Amino acid sequence: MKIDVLTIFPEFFGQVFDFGIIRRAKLAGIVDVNVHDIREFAADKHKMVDDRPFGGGDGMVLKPEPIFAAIESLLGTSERAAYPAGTKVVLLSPQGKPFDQTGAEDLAEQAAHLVLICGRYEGVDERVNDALVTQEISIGDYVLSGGEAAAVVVVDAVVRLLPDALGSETSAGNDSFSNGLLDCPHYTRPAEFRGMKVPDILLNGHHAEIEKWRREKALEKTRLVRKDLLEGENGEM
Ligand code: 9D3
Repeated sequence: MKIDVLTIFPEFFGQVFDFGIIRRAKLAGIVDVNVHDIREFAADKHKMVDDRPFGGGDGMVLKPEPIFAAIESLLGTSERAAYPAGTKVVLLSPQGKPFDQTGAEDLAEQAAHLVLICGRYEGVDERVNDALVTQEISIGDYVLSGGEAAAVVVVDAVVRLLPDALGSETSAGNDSFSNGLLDCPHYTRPAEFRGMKVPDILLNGHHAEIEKWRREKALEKTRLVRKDLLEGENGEM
């Protein structure tokens, strides 16, 4: 998969893609991630990327021209219908569809080339959405300063789902959410730490008893903090 991130704050991304699974996936040639400064595609001498909103109001709006130029440079066209097969152009914005594991799976399966456009200020000129964007994504109901942190979240969630991105020791199928439940608690040595004991069943239990305990704990935790996940499961099944 090729991933390109369009932002007015390229420095924001620093070394964020240089650790763990994303780093390993890059080294293995599973993914190629590049960050681009939208300002480099501004044609005017002041390299303007934003302007005041038509109709008035606070804040600034990202101008269309540099974003169209960036997309043309990356995809060879700014005609959405002419994008190469497997191209997804995502606008990160508070107005987007809430991102979830299914959304990550869809991108991992369908996107050969993923372009992420990070919004800022009060927003992005709507013609970017109308002409270039194939889907608009929000990462949740809270206010961020821009789409950059959201882009990091999307890259992380998608890259770890790419074939062979995870080591052989683990698999995405074992993740929390893959079974619709939160994960069970985990413990390692020492068996007693500052008076806090590891549940006896994990030390002495048999495999089947341990699995049963883990399922019960996962269910208990999910019921406590994410009742919606259980209702969703029951409603659909
Ligand atoms: C407080 C300003 N809001 C009302 C006028 C609009 C607004 C514009 C731009 C709010 C936040 C942002 C910047 N956020 C994003 O670009 C963003 C985001 C988010 O804020 N929450 C969750 N997901 C995302 S994805 C991109």
